[in-house]
Amino acid sequence: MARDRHSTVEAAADRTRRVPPGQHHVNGWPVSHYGPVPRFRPERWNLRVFGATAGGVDRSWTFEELTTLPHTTVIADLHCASGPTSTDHEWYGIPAAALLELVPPAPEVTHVMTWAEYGYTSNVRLADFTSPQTLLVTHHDDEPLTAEHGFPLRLVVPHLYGYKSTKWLRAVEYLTEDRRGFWEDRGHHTIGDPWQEQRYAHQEADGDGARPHV
Ligand SMILES: Nc1nc2c(c(=O)[nH]1)N[C@H]1C(S)=C(S)[C@@H](COP(=O)(O)O)O[C@H]1N2
Ligand SMILES: [Mo]
Repeated sequence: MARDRHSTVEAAADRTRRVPPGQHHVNGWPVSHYGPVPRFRPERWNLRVFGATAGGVDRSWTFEELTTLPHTTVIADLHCASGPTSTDHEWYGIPAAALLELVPPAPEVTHVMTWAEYGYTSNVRLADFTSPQTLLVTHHDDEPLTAEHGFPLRLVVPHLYGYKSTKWLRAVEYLTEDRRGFWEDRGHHTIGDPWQEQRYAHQEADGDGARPHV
């Protein structure tokens, strides 16, 4: 009994360490997005890389072709900027860095815009995109993604707020300067590091998103 109680306390303490400032832990995996859930049509679907590629050459893959690329597993938490943090997701997919090797960016590339069905976009710095934790995810806890969580393919950038983890991913655009995506253009932080609580665009003026002095 005492031992069980101890491990419960330990688990709670561990969660507190893992939940970024201003976030709260939630059980399960809430669904969060703007707009309707798209239907997957394999015959029309592709993933495209375009923008400032080295040599100006675009590339695209069918879903079938993507299955031949290297895959890996990452266990990580998901921090929605509206507050909920869900924990211990087992993501399986293609390292974003592997995509970058297949389509090298021009030397001036600094950022990446990810594009979803229906035009949702989100920008990340190139280094955040190539981080070993950043995946183009096809499976969660050994099951294909469900439609509402991004089937057939979503980005997961576990070290940034959830709005960077574009569901229903269709394209990656290489940028030579930062450009704001959907939420970034609606008042959210262009970097979005939850450990620095970079939630809002107005924090950016204080130098790399430090908390404003109130
Ligand atoms: N295409 C698309 N992707 C999206 C969003 C969206 O509105 N459209 N919302 C983002 C936000 S704000 C969060 S917190 C996560 C939530 O992912 P989940 O629904 O799998 O928990 O998806 C992100 N990806
Ligand atoms: Mo979110």
